[in-house]
Amino acid sequence: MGTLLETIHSPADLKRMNYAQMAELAEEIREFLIQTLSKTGGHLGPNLGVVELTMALHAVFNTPEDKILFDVSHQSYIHKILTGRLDRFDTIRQPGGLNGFMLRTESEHDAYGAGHAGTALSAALGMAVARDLAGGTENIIAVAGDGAFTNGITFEAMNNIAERTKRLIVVLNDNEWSIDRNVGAIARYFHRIVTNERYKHLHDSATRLVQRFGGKVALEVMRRAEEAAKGMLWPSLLFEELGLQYFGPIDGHNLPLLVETFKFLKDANRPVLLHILTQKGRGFQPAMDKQKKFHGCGPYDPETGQTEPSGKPTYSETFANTLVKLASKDERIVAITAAMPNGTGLDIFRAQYPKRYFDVGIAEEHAVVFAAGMATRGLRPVCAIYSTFLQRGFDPIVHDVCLQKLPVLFCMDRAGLSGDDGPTHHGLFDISYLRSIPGIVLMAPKDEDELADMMKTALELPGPSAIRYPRGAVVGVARKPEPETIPLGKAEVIKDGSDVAILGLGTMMPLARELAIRLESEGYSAAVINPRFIKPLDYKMLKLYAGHVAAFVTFEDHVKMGGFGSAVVEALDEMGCEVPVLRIGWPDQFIEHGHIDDLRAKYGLSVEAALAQVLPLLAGRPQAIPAVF
Ligand SMILES: Cc1ncc(C[n+]2csc(CCOP(=O)(O)OP(=O)(O)O)c2C)c(N)n1
Repeated sequence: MGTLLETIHSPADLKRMNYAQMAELAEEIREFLIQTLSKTGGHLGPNLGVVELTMALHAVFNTPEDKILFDVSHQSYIHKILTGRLDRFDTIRQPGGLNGFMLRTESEHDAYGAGHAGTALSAALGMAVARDLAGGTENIIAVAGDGAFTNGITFEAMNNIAERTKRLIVVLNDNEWSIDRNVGAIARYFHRIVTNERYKHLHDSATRLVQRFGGKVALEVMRRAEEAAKGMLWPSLLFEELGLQYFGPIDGHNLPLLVETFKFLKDANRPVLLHILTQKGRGFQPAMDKQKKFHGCGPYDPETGQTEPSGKPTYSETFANTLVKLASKDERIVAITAAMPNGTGLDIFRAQYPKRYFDVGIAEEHAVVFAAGMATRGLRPVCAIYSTFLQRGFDPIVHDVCLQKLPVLFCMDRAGLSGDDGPTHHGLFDISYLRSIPGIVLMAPKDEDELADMMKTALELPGPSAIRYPRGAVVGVARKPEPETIPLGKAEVIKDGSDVAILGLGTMMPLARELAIRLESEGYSAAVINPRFIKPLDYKMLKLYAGHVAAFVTFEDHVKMGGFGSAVVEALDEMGCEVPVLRIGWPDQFIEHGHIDDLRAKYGLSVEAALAQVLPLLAGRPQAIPAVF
């Protein structure tokens, strides 16, 4: 750790520094981030891009009284370092350590928690209005990336800001990247602002004045330049028309300039938007060369940026390769991502079928309605959206897709516990929010071969469907040369048994198998069932087993409430079967970040926990009566 960095215990320590010291501190922070994250992994690129911005914010504003909100908040590491969390920073994203995003429970300096994009402006406006109602004077600053400006909520907020408050600072942190290259008309618009020569000339002069004089004089000059420019400079008009006074673009790595700019923006009596230009990964060549990889990464070599090869293929890759295969036989298949071509694997599809690939930006709600529109015209849209982000699409799934019985397939990557990212990213609610919608078919594969079969099955259905599959490596089973259709609503009996029926949904199948082995070693006969379908559920199979088992056990990587086990309970109840169901899943609370195995053990998603509950139900039961099929 660098010598200046060691002296930082709170923002007050930063405020004491002169510009030369701050410049040195910025370098120390970069080195510290590169070294620390090389061990823990994390959002290296975005944070290296906002070192000067975050320092300038803390040099000018006073948190916790003033409120700084970061959109997504994956770029809040420097904020954490400057607000008293330096000594624990090496625990970031580690079990029991600092969270990788802002958490209101982690520090009084974390004004607002986030992990999903597009919320900073709305939340900041809410705070500004609360301040205005209370007659307060604190400053509210929302920092949002250019990616966040592809999001509807950001624009919904901008539509409201000017008529609701006179004091709000929005910082548009423009690095031209979302996780992949930023897309769409807004990204092009930002690019035109940045590259407009006349505009640049005017701003360069204004900027020099700000740097020389600072404060109110500069504000006035800058304002006049803006006013004079308005007639001929179309680029800033969008924000101006929305009632936000536009400043910029300025160099987001020029610390004195940022500090002086914030000093005068503080006194603005209109909501303002400051457009800054930054470079993702700045100061670490591998991150500047590979923007996507270092947006969020695992451990790496701090010299070369090299990472360990990941070994087994992932579910995302299986999904994408299968889609390429299916698309080669069906021209109607198109693929949609909401700014996650890399994470979902769809960059593989993009390479094969660029015209049938659509990145809509960070706009899940739009992605779903867009897919619905395509489906009305005979296409077979596949929306690849992480389980947690599809929460944004709930209403259009109900209102646009399912109500109209449109054949859209939702492929929900990262379903289940996400691990290091924590509660904002765990995909633990999708069964509950989808299962209740009439007409949807909902599936979960036990391995990658079954994922391919489910995709084929789904794309042959006349209506909506969804498949949930986990983050990370596949099981590694033998693959059939071609995917096959699975009979709708039919579970797979992996192994028959007569005392207990264990239903292991998707990735939980290994636990189901292990529980069966343990029960058998105690002298009981256990059936192992791969449900495959959460909806429609295999009622016939349930009824059959309800006739002779003493209990069902359900395993799911999902909250118990409204989940797969609940579906089984409801089905048995409807059929008048009074067999107890032991549901193993996540409890009714938000789960912290951590290693998946540790968290499963802690919250009882384990064979031991299941055994402890099921054995008492079996006690006294005559041993091993073979089931009749
Ligand atoms: C609703 C939602 N969809 C997708 C994501 C995944 N995601 C995390 S950061 C990010 C890109 C953000 O880009 P930008 O706002 O420009 O910030 P930068 O990382 O470039 O600083 C995306 C798509 C998310 N966090 N939330």
